[in-house]
Amino acid sequence: MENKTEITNKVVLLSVVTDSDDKKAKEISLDELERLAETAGAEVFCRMIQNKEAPNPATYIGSGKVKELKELCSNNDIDLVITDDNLSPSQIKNLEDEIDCADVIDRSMLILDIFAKHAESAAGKLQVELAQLKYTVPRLIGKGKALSRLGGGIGTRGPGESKLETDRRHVKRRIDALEEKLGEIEKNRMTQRGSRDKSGIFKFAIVGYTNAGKSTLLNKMTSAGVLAEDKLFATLDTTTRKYTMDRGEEILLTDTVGLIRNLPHMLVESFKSTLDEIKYSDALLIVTDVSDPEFKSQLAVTEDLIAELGASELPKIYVYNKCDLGVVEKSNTRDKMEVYISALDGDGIKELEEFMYQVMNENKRLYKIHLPMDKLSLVDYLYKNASVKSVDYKEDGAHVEAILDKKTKGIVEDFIDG
Ligand SMILES: Nc1nc2c(ncn2[C@@H]2O[C@H](COP(=O)(O)OP(=O)(O)OP(=O)(O)O)[C@@H](O)[C@H]2O)c(=O)[nH]1
Ligand SMILES: [Mg+2]
Repeated sequence: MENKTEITNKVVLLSVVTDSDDKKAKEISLDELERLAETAGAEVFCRMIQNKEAPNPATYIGSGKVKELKELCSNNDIDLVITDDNLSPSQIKNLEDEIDCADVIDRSMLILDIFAKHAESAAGKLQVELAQLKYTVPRLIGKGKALSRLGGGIGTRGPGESKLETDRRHVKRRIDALEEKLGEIEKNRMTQRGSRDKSGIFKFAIVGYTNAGKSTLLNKMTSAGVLAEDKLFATLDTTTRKYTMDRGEEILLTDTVGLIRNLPHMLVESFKSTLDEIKYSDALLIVTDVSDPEFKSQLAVTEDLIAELGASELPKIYVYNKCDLGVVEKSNTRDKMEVYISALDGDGIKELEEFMYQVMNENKRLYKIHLPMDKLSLVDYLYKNASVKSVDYKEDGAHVEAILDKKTKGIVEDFIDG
């Protein structure tokens, strides 16, 4: 069920910048935190930044700064403080105890809150709940507050009405149950993937930073009707659509959940079954919003996460999006497939398709196929659908060497010798 009462929190964003931190990166991260907070429905009152050798292990910021923050909160009716760094449960508890008049959540709790708000599918909701049980709940337990009693403010929204109890044993049981359910979903997905592979249709996954325009691209190409919004994490579920390309070739396109910097490993783990869609595709369309001044660092974060998901070996097409928003300096690297598009008005999509054909063709390779006597009709099929190099008829059937694309390979899969 949806959370109907929109609660607007008045929030302060809090960040510690250490000597070894890249100052610019911290600032970008804080800008992004502000967008995340707004997406979650908060009104950002101000930012508080402390330059410090290292974050305080007990309270994140130093004691002088804590006093300042406490005053700021009580004088301005601030009810929530959001830290840019991810904190430990005890740091959150201590800081909250000190401030006394406002709740404290960290970046990941905020992201999970948005996920909880946007999750639509059963699997999406289960994944969010699992991540919240593992991440958010331990950070609330110390406060002696039950999530359900916090009244649904930011950081405490759970998927649906399933109450997240703070009883540790209950939490443990619920985690086990969710992992089991997600395991079943995962099995089903594997079966689906298996039959998809047999169908041999080439599958492109659309991946990229949140808000890059992934859903818009899927919609433009396939009229999928996926929600595309100027919000972070508008998409939490994967959507796969069949698409017939200009030259008549059928492919599958999958829209995926957006990526963002500083995602804790645990969160990536909880979303594994969704994110695995990336790994199990045949090639990636990496979408980047080039109108964003930070697009380079967003692309770097995206590529790191792709590597973490074990998908960096897949063929990649770099899709630089939102070119309608201004002049972008086009720089094409020779060893990369790069294309400049506008998913909104469709510019550049033809060029993108050319690259997609290229990737599909490069995926063809020579196979040795042994067709037994009762399958000799497939020789004819291969002559029609593949480039046959040699056929050798023997007592045990036909031995064929042919260059196959993915689809044709799917058809003769059971007879491939190498
Ligand atoms: N001007 C312009 N805006 C675009 C373009 N592509 C997408 N947008 C806008 O950018 C915003 C985000 O687009 P989405 O398609 O929702 O982005 P996404 O990558 O799916 O985002 P998440 O699902 O949140 O990860 C929307 O407001 C789109 O209308 C484009 O080519 N040009
Ligand atoms: Mg989307």
